[in-house]
Amino acid sequence: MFQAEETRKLDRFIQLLLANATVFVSGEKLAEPLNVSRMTICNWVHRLREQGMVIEIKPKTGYRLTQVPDLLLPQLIKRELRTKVLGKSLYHYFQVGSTNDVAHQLAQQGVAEGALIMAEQQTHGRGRLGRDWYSEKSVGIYLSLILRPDLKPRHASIINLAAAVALSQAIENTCALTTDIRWPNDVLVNNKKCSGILTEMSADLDQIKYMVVGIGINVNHPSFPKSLEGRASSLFLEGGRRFSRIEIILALLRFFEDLYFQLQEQGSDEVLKQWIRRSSFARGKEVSVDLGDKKIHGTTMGLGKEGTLRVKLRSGLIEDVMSGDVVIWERANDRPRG
Ligand code: BT5
Repeated sequence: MFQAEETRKLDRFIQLLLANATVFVSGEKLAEPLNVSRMTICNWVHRLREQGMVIEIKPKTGYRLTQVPDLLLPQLIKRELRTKVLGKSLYHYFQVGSTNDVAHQLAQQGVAEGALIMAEQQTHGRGRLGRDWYSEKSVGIYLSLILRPDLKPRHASIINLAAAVALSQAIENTCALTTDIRWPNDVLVNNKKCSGILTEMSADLDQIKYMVVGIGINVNHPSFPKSLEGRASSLFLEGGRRFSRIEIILALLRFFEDLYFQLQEQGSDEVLKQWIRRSSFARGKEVSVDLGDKKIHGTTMGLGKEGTLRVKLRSGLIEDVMSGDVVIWERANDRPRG
């Protein structure tokens, strides 16, 4: 695994290889601008080759990158980025525990809003409530965004919904697949979960210090572990072809930025409206909601102002759910479906 401080230099190293993609460059020439030894360059080359980069080695001559790899390299993303804030600084790792953990560290060090942290693989990808996120190497998108919104902490859940709307827009736009959103922010294709969002924040009573929006997308996964079969899927499995992870990220950043600006300038109405339009769970769905300490059953009645899910119970009472796991209620079997 590459350490955080090494990543920046490595990034510049890859940039040099990309800039000289057709010629052999000597170890010495590569080492000099990066202020590292030729031995370090040699080690990096071997480790990058292990990660799937095709770099030719010619003894006494140097190194040549022969194939632009299918990696989420900042250099490849920067070329096409059309946003003002989101993704303006990019951090790419081959392997991390969790991109959200890296984002927290960077945010605490004062890194500016919009920083995007991406990894090819996570060893401890996290879901909500300490659950795991299955993060297979180089076929999925594992990213976290640092935001510093001018919002009260009680409005944070709207950012969560905005991320889900942007994700749904990005997948529909780049993959031509129809999506659904399960409250609050699972993006489903053909009723299977293809993406999840983990939003975390650091806040005072009255003000958000920063937020980390962590997004996992199953893009080109050919299969899933037994424990997830039937519930999880990938865009590849549902769409029947492989998709460009970079294109999806670029679209996601564009859609999310639009909603994010709109939210801060005009309030939450548009996000709520779009979420409702894109989710079959918004209204009239019979659901069971696991609230942790209890379960409720009822019919969905739209969203509350702060993004809560309104559920009409059999007693006629309306409950505003702030957090929980929603499943479709199948009356015939009188049991929930995942
Ligand atoms: C989520 O949690 O859906 C949030 C997932 C967020 C993952 C991203 S990846 C980048 C960033 N860094 C992180 O460490 N996390 C974020 P939750 O609603 O609690 O769903 C978790 C549950 O989904 C698990 O308990 C499994 O049942 C299922 N699951 C796990 N991995 C999955 C996958 N790859 N695809 C679909 N379902 C999965």
